[in-house]
Amino acid sequence: MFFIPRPSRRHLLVGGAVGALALAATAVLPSTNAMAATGCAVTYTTNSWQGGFTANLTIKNLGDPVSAWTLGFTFPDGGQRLVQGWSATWQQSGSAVTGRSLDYNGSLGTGASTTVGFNGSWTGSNPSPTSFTLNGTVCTGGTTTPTTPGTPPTTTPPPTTPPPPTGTTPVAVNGQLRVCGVNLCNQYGRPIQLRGMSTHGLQWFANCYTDTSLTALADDWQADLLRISMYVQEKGYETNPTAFTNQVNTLVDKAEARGMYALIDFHTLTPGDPMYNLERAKTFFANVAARNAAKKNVIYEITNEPNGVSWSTIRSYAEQVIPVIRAADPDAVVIVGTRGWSSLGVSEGGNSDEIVNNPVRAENIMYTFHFYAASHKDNYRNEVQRAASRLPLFVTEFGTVTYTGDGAVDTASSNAWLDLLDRLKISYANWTFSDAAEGSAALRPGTCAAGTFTGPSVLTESGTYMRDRIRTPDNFPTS
Ligand code: IDC
Repeated sequence: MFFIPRPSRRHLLVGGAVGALALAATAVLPSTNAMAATGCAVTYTTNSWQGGFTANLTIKNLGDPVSAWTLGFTFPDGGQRLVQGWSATWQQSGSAVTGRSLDYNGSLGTGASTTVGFNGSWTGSNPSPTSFTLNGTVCTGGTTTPTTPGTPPTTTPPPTTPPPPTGTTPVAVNGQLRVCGVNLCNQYGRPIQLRGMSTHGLQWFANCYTDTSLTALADDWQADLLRISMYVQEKGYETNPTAFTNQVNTLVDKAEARGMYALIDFHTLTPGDPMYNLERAKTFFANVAARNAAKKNVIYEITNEPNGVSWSTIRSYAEQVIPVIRAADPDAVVIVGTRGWSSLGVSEGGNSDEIVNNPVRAENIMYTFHFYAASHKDNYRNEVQRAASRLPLFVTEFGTVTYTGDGAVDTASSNAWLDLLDRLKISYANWTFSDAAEGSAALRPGTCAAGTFTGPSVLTESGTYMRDRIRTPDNFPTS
Protein backbone atom coordinates (compact mmCIF):
# COMPACT_ATOMS: atom_id res chain seq x y z
CA MET A 1 0.00 0.00 0.00
CA PHE A 2 2.97 2.28 0.30
CA PHE A 3 5.24 3.73 -2.26
CA ILE A 4 8.89 2.87 -2.00
CA PRO A 5 10.85 5.93 -3.05
CA ARG A 6 13.74 4.87 -5.20
CA PRO A 7 16.37 7.57 -5.40
CA SER A 8 17.62 5.91 -8.51
CA ARG A 9 16.14 2.88 -10.20
CA ARG A 10 19.63 1.74 -11.01
CA HIS A 11 20.40 1.43 -7.33
CA LEU A 12 17.65 -0.99 -6.50
CA LEU A 13 19.22 -4.21 -5.38
CA VAL A 14 17.80 -7.38 -3.99
CA GLY A 15 20.21 -9.49 -2.03
CA GLY A 16 23.93 -9.67 -2.70
CA ALA A 17 26.86 -7.64 -1.42
CA VAL A 18 26.34 -8.94 2.11
CA GLY A 19 30.01 -9.00 3.02
CA ALA A 20 30.89 -5.49 1.92
CA LEU A 21 27.83 -3.95 3.47
CA ALA A 22 28.28 -5.82 6.72
CA LEU A 23 31.67 -4.15 7.10
CA ALA A 24 30.20 -0.74 6.40
CA ALA A 25 27.46 -1.32 8.92
CA THR A 26 29.88 -2.39 11.63
CA ALA A 27 31.72 0.90 11.33
CA VAL A 28 28.76 2.84 12.66
CA LEU A 29 27.64 0.54 15.44
CA PRO A 30 27.36 2.50 18.71
CA SER A 31 30.13 0.42 20.27
CA THR A 32 32.66 1.93 17.88
CA ASN A 33 31.37 5.42 18.39
CA ALA A 34 30.41 5.65 22.04
CA MET A 35 29.64 9.36 21.89
CA ALA A 36 27.11 9.13 19.10
CA ALA A 37 23.53 9.87 20.01
CA THR A 38 21.25 7.12 18.83
CA GLY A 39 17.53 6.83 18.29
CA CYS A 40 15.12 5.70 15.69
CA ALA A 41 11.49 5.27 14.77
CA VAL A 42 10.19 2.51 12.52
CA THR A 43 6.75 2.20 11.03
CA TYR A 44 5.76 -1.21 9.73
CA THR A 45 2.75 -1.53 7.48
CA THR A 46 1.58 -4.73 5.94
CA ASN A 47 -0.80 -5.91 3.29
CA SER A 48 -1.65 -9.53 3.93
CA TRP A 49 -3.49 -12.25 2.09
CA GLN A 50 -3.89 -15.98 2.68
CA GLY A 51 -0.36 -17.28 3.15
CA GLY A 52 1.48 -14.18 1.97
CA PHE A 53 2.10 -10.55 2.75
CA THR A 54 3.98 -7.45 1.73
CA ALA A 55 5.63 -5.36 4.44
CA ASN A 56 6.82 -1.80 4.02
CA LEU A 57 8.99 -0.19 6.67
CA THR A 58 9.93 3.44 7.08
CA ILE A 59 13.08 3.90 9.12
CA LYS A 60 13.70 7.30 10.67
CA ASN A 61 17.06 8.13 12.19
CA LEU A 62 16.56 10.20 15.35
CA GLY A 63 20.21 10.10 16.39
CA ASP A 64 23.46 11.38 14.91
CA PRO A 65 23.98 10.89 11.17
CA VAL A 66 24.99 7.35 10.10
CA SER A 67 26.68 6.23 6.92
CA ALA A 68 25.24 2.71 6.98
CA TRP A 69 22.63 0.96 9.05
CA THR A 70 21.35 -2.44 10.05
CA LEU A 71 17.70 -2.80 10.92
CA GLY A 72 16.71 -5.69 13.19
CA PHE A 73 13.43 -7.20 14.34
CA THR A 74 11.87 -10.52 15.28
CA PHE A 75 8.82 -12.08 13.69
CA PRO A 76 6.27 -12.76 16.46
CA ASP A 77 4.99 -15.95 14.80
CA GLY A 78 7.32 -18.87 14.05
CA GLY A 79 5.67 -19.46 10.67
CA GLN A 80 6.51 -16.03 9.26
CA ARG A 81 9.17 -16.09 6.57
CA LEU A 82 10.91 -13.43 4.56
CA VAL A 83 10.70 -14.41 0.88
CA GLN A 84 12.05 -11.52 -1.12
CA GLY A 85 13.06 -8.02 -0.12
CA TRP A 86 14.08 -4.74 -1.68
CA SER A 87 16.07 -1.61 -0.82
CA ALA A 88 18.19 -3.55 1.70
CA THR A 89 20.09 -6.82 2.00
CA TRP A 90 17.73 -9.03 3.96
CA GLN A 91 18.49 -12.11 6.04
CA GLN A 92 16.42 -14.29 8.31
CA SER A 93 17.81 -16.60 10.97
CA GLY A 94 15.16 -18.37 13.04
CA SER A 95 12.66 -15.62 13.73
CA ALA A 96 15.27 -12.86 13.68
CA VAL A 97 15.42 -10.65 10.62
CA THR A 98 18.04 -8.12 9.59
CA GLY A 99 18.06 -5.64 6.76
CA ARG A 100 21.35 -3.97 5.88
CA SER A 101 21.48 -0.69 3.98
CA LEU A 102 22.66 -0.55 0.38
CA ASP A 103 25.18 1.93 -0.94
CA TYR A 104 22.58 4.46 -2.01
CA ASN A 105 20.44 4.53 1.15
CA GLY A 106 22.99 3.88 3.93
CA SER A 107 23.58 7.51 4.69
CA LEU A 108 20.84 8.85 6.96
CA GLY A 109 21.15 12.29 8.48
CA THR A 110 19.47 13.25 11.74
CA GLY A 111 15.73 13.18 11.15
CA ALA A 112 16.08 11.53 7.72
CA SER A 113 13.94 8.58 6.69
CA THR A 114 14.22 5.77 4.20
CA THR A 115 11.76 3.13 3.12
CA VAL A 116 12.45 -0.56 2.61
CA GLY A 117 10.26 -3.62 2.26
CA PHE A 118 9.84 -7.28 1.57
CA ASN A 119 7.39 -9.96 0.62
CA GLY A 120 6.82 -12.72 3.14
CA SER A 121 4.85 -15.87 3.76
CA TRP A 122 3.01 -17.02 6.87
CA THR A 123 1.31 -20.17 8.11
CA GLY A 124 -0.20 -19.74 11.58
CA SER A 125 -0.93 -16.04 11.96
CA ASN A 126 0.69 -12.90 10.65
CA PRO A 127 1.14 -10.39 13.48
CA SER A 128 3.37 -7.37 12.86
CA PRO A 129 6.65 -7.16 14.76
CA THR A 130 6.48 -4.50 17.45
CA SER A 131 10.12 -3.87 18.35
CA PHE A 132 12.90 -2.77 16.02
CA THR A 133 16.57 -1.95 16.36
CA LEU A 134 18.76 0.27 14.24
CA ASN A 135 22.49 -0.37 14.53
CA GLY A 136 21.73 -2.21 17.75
CA THR A 137 19.70 0.58 19.38
CA VAL A 138 16.08 -0.19 20.20
CA CYS A 139 13.84 2.16 18.22
CA THR A 140 11.53 3.83 20.67
CA GLY A 141 10.13 6.13 18.03
CA GLY A 142 8.79 9.56 18.68
CA THR A 143 9.13 9.31 22.43
CA THR A 144 12.91 9.64 22.21
CA THR A 145 12.88 12.50 19.78
CA PRO A 146 14.71 15.47 21.28
CA THR A 147 12.16 18.20 21.79
CA THR A 148 12.32 21.87 22.51
CA PRO A 149 10.97 22.52 26.01
CA GLY A 150 7.34 23.45 25.89
CA THR A 151 6.63 21.83 22.56
CA PRO A 152 4.99 18.42 22.30
CA PRO A 153 7.23 15.49 21.40
CA THR A 154 7.49 14.61 17.76
CA THR A 155 5.35 11.62 16.97
CA THR A 156 6.13 8.85 14.57
CA PRO A 157 5.49 10.14 11.06
CA PRO A 158 2.66 8.61 9.10
CA PRO A 159 3.85 6.01 6.58
CA THR A 160 4.83 7.32 3.19
CA THR A 161 2.04 6.66 0.75
CA PRO A 162 2.48 6.93 -2.97
CA PRO A 163 1.07 10.13 -4.32
CA PRO A 164 -2.36 9.69 -5.87
CA PRO A 165 -2.11 8.95 -9.57
CA THR A 166 -1.82 12.01 -11.76
CA GLY A 167 -3.48 10.36 -14.75
CA THR A 168 -6.00 7.66 -15.50
CA THR A 169 -4.08 5.38 -17.85
CA PRO A 170 -3.09 1.92 -16.61
CA VAL A 171 0.56 2.97 -16.22
CA ALA A 172 -0.30 6.30 -14.57
CA VAL A 173 -2.44 4.53 -12.00
CA ASN A 174 -0.32 1.45 -11.34
CA GLY A 175 3.23 2.71 -11.89
CA GLN A 176 6.14 0.33 -11.50
CA LEU A 177 4.86 -3.22 -11.06
CA ARG A 178 6.29 -5.84 -8.75
CA VAL A 179 5.54 -9.46 -8.02
CA CYS A 180 4.11 -9.83 -4.52
CA GLY A 181 3.37 -13.34 -3.36
CA VAL A 182 1.70 -15.03 -6.34
CA ASN A 183 0.31 -11.76 -7.67
CA LEU A 184 1.35 -8.95 -9.91
CA CYS A 185 1.12 -5.84 -7.72
CA ASN A 186 0.99 -2.16 -8.49
CA GLN A 187 2.82 0.75 -6.88
CA TYR A 188 0.40 0.60 -3.95
CA GLY A 189 1.36 -3.03 -3.27
CA ARG A 190 -2.07 -4.22 -4.38
CA PRO A 191 -2.74 -7.16 -6.73
CA ILE A 192 -3.89 -6.18 -10.20
CA GLN A 193 -4.78 -7.91 -13.46
CA LEU A 194 -3.64 -6.48 -16.81
CA ARG A 195 -5.74 -7.27 -19.87
CA GLY A 196 -4.51 -6.64 -23.36
CA MET A 197 -3.51 -7.86 -26.78
CA SER A 198 -0.48 -9.43 -28.39
CA THR A 199 0.93 -8.35 -31.71
CA HIS A 200 1.42 -10.97 -34.40
CA GLY A 201 4.96 -11.46 -35.69
CA LEU A 202 6.52 -8.03 -36.20
CA GLN A 203 8.28 -9.30 -39.33
CA TRP A 204 4.93 -9.84 -41.02
CA PHE A 205 2.47 -7.31 -39.57
CA ALA A 206 4.43 -4.12 -38.97
CA ASN A 207 1.66 -2.09 -40.61
CA CYS A 208 -0.75 -3.17 -37.86
CA TYR A 209 1.24 -1.29 -35.17
CA THR A 210 0.90 2.39 -35.96
CA ASP A 211 -0.02 5.44 -33.93
CA THR A 212 -3.61 5.06 -35.08
CA SER A 213 -3.95 1.37 -34.29
CA LEU A 214 -2.32 1.68 -30.87
CA THR A 215 -4.50 4.64 -29.97
CA ALA A 216 -7.50 2.46 -30.86
CA LEU A 217 -6.12 -0.28 -28.62
CA ALA A 218 -5.57 2.11 -25.71
CA ASP A 219 -8.71 4.24 -26.04
CA ASP A 220 -11.36 2.25 -27.87
CA TRP A 221 -10.35 -1.13 -26.44
CA GLN A 222 -9.21 0.32 -23.10
CA ALA A 223 -6.37 -2.19 -23.14
CA ASP A 224 -3.81 -2.17 -20.32
CA LEU A 225 -1.14 -4.09 -22.12
CA LEU A 226 0.55 -4.52 -25.50
CA ARG A 227 2.57 -7.69 -25.95
CA ILE A 228 5.28 -7.11 -28.53
CA SER A 229 5.95 -10.45 -30.21
CA MET A 230 9.37 -10.44 -31.72
CA TYR A 231 9.93 -13.77 -33.41
CA VAL A 232 13.54 -14.88 -33.30
CA GLN A 233 13.38 -17.35 -36.19
CA GLU A 234 11.05 -17.37 -39.23
CA LYS A 235 12.73 -14.26 -40.72
CA GLY A 236 12.68 -12.56 -37.33
CA TYR A 237 15.36 -11.14 -34.99
CA GLU A 238 18.16 -13.46 -36.13
CA THR A 239 18.06 -11.94 -39.62
CA ASN A 240 18.62 -8.35 -38.44
CA PRO A 241 19.11 -7.86 -34.70
CA THR A 242 19.49 -4.09 -34.87
CA ALA A 243 16.36 -3.47 -36.90
CA PHE A 244 14.19 -5.74 -34.74
CA THR A 245 15.57 -4.26 -31.52
CA ASN A 246 14.73 -0.78 -32.81
CA GLN A 247 11.26 -1.88 -33.85
CA VAL A 248 10.60 -3.28 -30.36
CA ASN A 249 11.88 -0.09 -28.71
CA THR A 250 9.66 2.07 -30.90
CA LEU A 251 6.63 0.04 -29.86
CA VAL A 252 7.62 0.29 -26.18
CA ASP A 253 7.58 4.08 -26.63
CA LYS A 254 4.22 4.04 -28.38
CA ALA A 255 2.72 1.92 -25.60
CA GLU A 256 4.22 4.23 -22.98
CA ALA A 257 2.85 7.33 -24.71
CA ARG A 258 -0.63 5.80 -24.43
CA GLY A 259 -0.23 4.65 -20.84
CA MET A 260 -0.09 0.93 -21.66
CA TYR A 261 2.32 -1.66 -20.32
CA ALA A 262 4.65 -3.20 -22.91
CA LEU A 263 5.48 -6.88 -22.65
CA ILE A 264 8.63 -7.58 -24.63
CA ASP A 265 8.25 -11.14 -25.97
CA PHE A 266 11.37 -12.93 -27.20
CA HIS A 267 9.20 -15.13 -29.39
CA THR A 268 11.05 -18.40 -29.59
CA LEU A 269 8.95 -21.24 -31.01
CA THR A 270 10.95 -23.52 -33.32
CA PRO A 271 13.40 -24.78 -32.24
CA GLY A 272 11.78 -25.33 -28.88
CA ASP A 273 15.02 -25.39 -26.89
CA PRO A 274 15.58 -21.83 -25.65
CA MET A 275 19.30 -22.58 -25.33
CA TYR A 276 19.50 -22.46 -29.12
CA ASN A 277 18.95 -18.71 -28.80
CA LEU A 278 20.79 -18.08 -25.52
CA GLU A 279 23.46 -15.77 -26.93
CA ARG A 280 20.90 -13.88 -29.00
CA ALA A 281 18.70 -13.51 -25.92
CA LYS A 282 21.57 -12.10 -23.86
CA THR A 283 22.44 -9.58 -26.55
CA PHE A 284 18.84 -8.57 -27.15
CA PHE A 285 17.89 -8.22 -23.49
CA ALA A 286 21.08 -6.38 -22.58
CA ASN A 287 20.10 -3.82 -25.20
CA VAL A 288 16.40 -3.41 -24.50
CA ALA A 289 16.84 -3.50 -20.71
CA ALA A 290 19.50 -0.77 -20.78
CA ARG A 291 17.52 1.36 -23.20
CA ASN A 292 14.22 1.01 -21.28
CA ALA A 293 15.48 0.82 -17.68
CA ALA A 294 14.00 4.15 -16.64
CA LYS A 295 10.52 3.28 -17.90
CA LYS A 296 7.81 1.95 -15.65
CA ASN A 297 5.82 0.21 -18.34
CA VAL A 298 8.18 -2.57 -19.43
CA ILE A 299 7.84 -6.27 -18.62
CA TYR A 300 10.24 -8.84 -20.06
CA GLU A 301 9.17 -12.26 -21.42
CA ILE A 302 12.39 -14.15 -22.00
CA THR A 303 11.16 -17.13 -24.00
CA ASN A 304 7.77 -17.66 -25.59
CA GLU A 305 7.11 -21.40 -25.78
CA PRO A 306 9.84 -23.84 -24.87
CA ASN A 307 8.97 -27.30 -26.18
CA GLY A 308 10.66 -30.69 -26.35
CA VAL A 309 13.03 -29.62 -23.61
CA SER A 310 13.25 -30.26 -19.86
CA TRP A 311 12.27 -27.79 -17.16
CA SER A 312 15.83 -27.85 -15.86
CA THR A 313 17.06 -26.61 -19.25
CA ILE A 314 14.49 -23.82 -19.32
CA ARG A 315 15.43 -22.93 -15.75
CA SER A 316 19.09 -22.82 -16.62
CA TYR A 317 18.34 -20.56 -19.58
CA ALA A 318 16.32 -18.25 -17.30
CA GLU A 319 19.10 -18.12 -14.74
CA GLN A 320 21.50 -16.95 -17.44
CA VAL A 321 19.23 -14.37 -19.09
CA ILE A 322 17.64 -12.80 -15.99
CA PRO A 323 20.95 -11.49 -14.57
CA VAL A 324 21.59 -9.73 -17.88
CA ILE A 325 18.26 -7.92 -17.54
CA ARG A 326 18.73 -7.20 -13.84
CA ALA A 327 22.15 -5.68 -14.43
CA ALA A 328 20.54 -3.00 -16.56
CA ASP A 329 16.97 -2.79 -15.25
CA PRO A 330 16.88 -4.15 -11.69
CA ASP A 331 13.24 -3.64 -10.82
CA ALA A 332 11.30 -4.90 -13.84
CA VAL A 333 9.15 -7.99 -13.73
CA VAL A 334 10.50 -10.91 -15.78
CA ILE A 335 8.32 -13.76 -17.08
CA VAL A 336 9.73 -17.24 -17.69
CA GLY A 337 8.25 -19.68 -20.23
CA THR A 338 7.30 -23.15 -19.07
CA ARG A 339 7.60 -26.67 -20.45
CA GLY A 340 5.30 -27.93 -23.23
CA TRP A 341 4.67 -24.67 -25.15
CA SER A 342 4.26 -22.78 -21.87
CA SER A 343 1.59 -25.15 -20.61
CA LEU A 344 3.23 -25.57 -17.15
CA GLY A 345 4.30 -28.92 -18.59
CA VAL A 346 0.78 -30.27 -19.15
CA SER A 347 1.07 -30.59 -22.95
CA GLU A 348 4.10 -32.84 -22.46
CA GLY A 349 2.54 -34.98 -19.71
CA GLY A 350 3.85 -32.99 -16.75
CA ASN A 351 2.50 -30.39 -14.37
CA SER A 352 3.53 -27.38 -12.33
CA ASP A 353 5.10 -29.45 -9.53
CA GLU A 354 8.40 -29.48 -11.43
CA ILE A 355 8.48 -25.67 -11.17
CA VAL A 356 7.31 -25.49 -7.55
CA ASN A 357 9.99 -28.03 -6.60
CA ASN A 358 12.69 -26.31 -8.63
CA PRO A 359 11.82 -22.64 -9.05
CA VAL A 360 14.04 -20.25 -10.95
CA ARG A 361 16.50 -18.72 -8.48
CA ALA A 362 15.62 -15.08 -9.08
CA GLU A 363 13.33 -12.49 -7.55
CA ASN A 364 10.41 -10.62 -9.02
CA ILE A 365 9.59 -13.22 -11.66
CA MET A 366 6.45 -14.89 -12.94
CA TYR A 367 5.81 -18.03 -14.99
CA THR A 368 4.07 -18.23 -18.36
CA PHE A 369 0.90 -20.12 -19.10
CA HIS A 370 -0.60 -20.25 -22.64
CA PHE A 371 -3.83 -21.79 -23.85
CA TYR A 372 -6.03 -21.93 -26.94
CA ALA A 373 -9.62 -22.15 -25.77
CA ALA A 374 -10.93 -24.54 -28.44
CA SER A 375 -8.09 -27.01 -27.77
CA HIS A 376 -7.27 -26.66 -24.08
CA LYS A 377 -10.05 -27.18 -21.59
CA ASP A 378 -10.81 -28.53 -18.12
CA ASN A 379 -7.60 -30.44 -17.42
CA TYR A 380 -5.57 -27.32 -18.28
CA ARG A 381 -7.91 -25.05 -16.31
CA ASN A 382 -7.64 -27.35 -13.31
CA GLU A 383 -3.87 -27.20 -13.42
CA VAL A 384 -3.86 -23.40 -13.67
CA GLN A 385 -6.18 -23.20 -10.69
CA ARG A 386 -3.95 -25.58 -8.73
CA ALA A 387 -0.74 -23.77 -9.69
CA ALA A 388 -2.12 -20.28 -9.09
CA SER A 389 -1.85 -20.50 -5.32
CA ARG A 390 1.78 -21.54 -5.54
CA LEU A 391 3.30 -19.73 -8.52
CA PRO A 392 2.93 -16.20 -9.92
CA LEU A 393 1.36 -16.83 -13.35
CA PHE A 394 0.97 -14.59 -16.39
CA VAL A 395 -0.98 -15.64 -19.50
CA THR A 396 1.20 -13.84 -22.00
CA GLU A 397 -0.60 -15.45 -24.94
CA PHE A 398 -3.89 -17.25 -25.53
CA GLY A 399 -6.36 -17.71 -28.34
CA THR A 400 -10.13 -17.98 -28.42
CA VAL A 401 -9.70 -20.62 -31.16
CA THR A 402 -7.62 -23.79 -31.64
CA TYR A 403 -3.87 -24.01 -31.07
CA THR A 404 -3.31 -23.68 -34.82
CA GLY A 405 -4.31 -20.03 -34.45
CA ASP A 406 -7.25 -20.69 -36.75
CA GLY A 407 -10.84 -21.93 -36.55
CA ALA A 408 -13.97 -20.61 -34.90
CA VAL A 409 -14.17 -18.86 -31.55
CA ASP A 410 -15.01 -21.31 -28.76
CA THR A 411 -17.13 -18.96 -26.71
CA ALA A 412 -17.98 -21.35 -23.90
CA SER A 413 -14.37 -22.33 -23.30
CA SER A 414 -13.13 -18.75 -23.72
CA ASN A 415 -15.66 -17.57 -21.14
CA ALA A 416 -14.62 -20.31 -18.71
CA TRP A 417 -10.97 -19.35 -19.16
CA LEU A 418 -11.37 -15.61 -18.83
CA ASP A 419 -13.74 -15.90 -15.87
CA LEU A 420 -11.08 -18.03 -14.17
CA LEU A 421 -8.28 -15.57 -14.98
CA ASP A 422 -10.39 -12.63 -13.78
CA ARG A 423 -11.15 -14.40 -10.52
CA LEU A 424 -7.48 -15.26 -9.93
CA LYS A 425 -6.31 -11.83 -11.11
CA ILE A 426 -4.06 -13.43 -13.71
CA SER A 427 -3.00 -10.99 -16.41
CA TYR A 428 -3.42 -11.88 -20.07
CA ALA A 429 -2.68 -10.93 -23.67
CA ASN A 430 -4.76 -12.29 -26.54
CA TRP A 431 -3.26 -13.59 -29.80
CA THR A 432 -3.52 -11.43 -31.96
CA PHE A 433 -4.10 -7.75 -32.55
CA SER A 434 -3.55 -8.21 -36.30
CA ASP A 435 -5.43 -8.71 -39.54
CA ALA A 436 -3.92 -12.13 -40.30
CA ALA A 437 -6.26 -14.36 -42.27
CA GLU A 438 -6.86 -16.73 -39.34
CA GLY A 439 -9.54 -17.06 -36.68
CA SER A 440 -7.38 -15.81 -33.82
CA ALA A 441 -6.82 -12.40 -35.43
CA ALA A 442 -8.91 -9.57 -33.99
CA LEU A 443 -8.95 -7.46 -37.14
CA ARG A 444 -10.46 -8.38 -40.48
CA PRO A 445 -8.02 -8.98 -43.36
CA GLY A 446 -7.08 -5.71 -45.04
CA THR A 447 -7.73 -3.56 -41.97
CA CYS A 448 -4.10 -2.63 -41.36
CA ALA A 449 -3.47 -1.51 -44.93
CA ALA A 450 -6.69 0.52 -44.88
CA GLY A 451 -5.53 2.24 -41.69
CA THR A 452 -8.81 2.56 -39.78
CA PHE A 453 -8.98 0.60 -36.53
CA THR A 454 -12.28 1.54 -34.92
CA GLY A 455 -15.89 1.05 -35.89
CA PRO A 456 -18.11 -1.95 -36.55
CA SER A 457 -16.48 -3.15 -39.76
CA VAL A 458 -12.92 -3.79 -38.57
CA LEU A 459 -13.33 -6.55 -35.98
CA THR A 460 -13.56 -10.29 -36.49
CA GLU A 461 -15.66 -12.52 -34.25
CA SER A 462 -12.65 -13.01 -31.98
CA GLY A 463 -11.89 -9.28 -32.01
CA THR A 464 -15.43 -8.38 -31.05
CA TYR A 465 -15.39 -10.91 -28.23
CA MET A 466 -12.01 -9.77 -26.90
CA ARG A 467 -12.77 -6.05 -27.11
CA ASP A 468 -15.93 -6.62 -25.06
CA ARG A 469 -13.93 -8.49 -22.41
CA ILE A 470 -11.06 -6.02 -22.28
CA ARG A 471 -13.12 -2.81 -22.26
CA THR A 472 -14.80 -3.43 -18.90
CA PRO A 473 -13.52 -1.18 -16.06
CA ASP A 474 -10.29 -2.22 -14.40
CA ASN A 475 -11.01 -0.66 -11.00
CA PHE A 476 -7.30 -0.68 -10.14
CA PRO A 477 -6.81 -0.16 -6.38
CA THR A 478 -5.03 3.08 -5.47
CA SER A 479 -4.59 2.76 -1.72
C1 IDC B 1 1.09 -18.79 -35.24
C2 IDC B 1 0.44 -17.76 -36.12
C3 IDC B 1 0.53 -18.20 -37.57
C4 IDC B 1 1.97 -18.50 -37.89
C5 IDC B 1 2.54 -19.52 -36.92
C6 IDC B 1 4.00 -19.82 -37.14
O1 IDC B 1 -0.89 -17.55 -35.70
O2 IDC B 1 0.02 -17.19 -38.43
O3 IDC B 1 2.04 -19.02 -39.21
O4 IDC B 1 2.42 -19.02 -35.61
O5 IDC B 1 4.78 -18.74 -36.84
C7 IDC B 1 1.53 -20.36 -30.46
C8 IDC B 1 2.68 -19.49 -30.81
C9 IDC B 1 2.32 -18.54 -31.93
C10 IDC B 1 1.38 -19.19 -32.94
C11 IDC B 1 0.08 -19.52 -32.21
C12 IDC B 1 -1.02 -20.09 -33.13
O6 IDC B 1 3.20 -18.80 -29.71
O7 IDC B 1 3.51 -18.14 -32.55
O8 IDC B 1 1.12 -18.27 -33.94
N1 IDC B 1 0.38 -20.42 -31.12
O9 IDC B 1 -0.59 -21.30 -33.70
N2 IDC B 1 1.49 -21.22 -29.49
C13 IDC B 1 0.32 -21.88 -29.53
C14 IDC B 1 -0.40 -21.39 -30.58
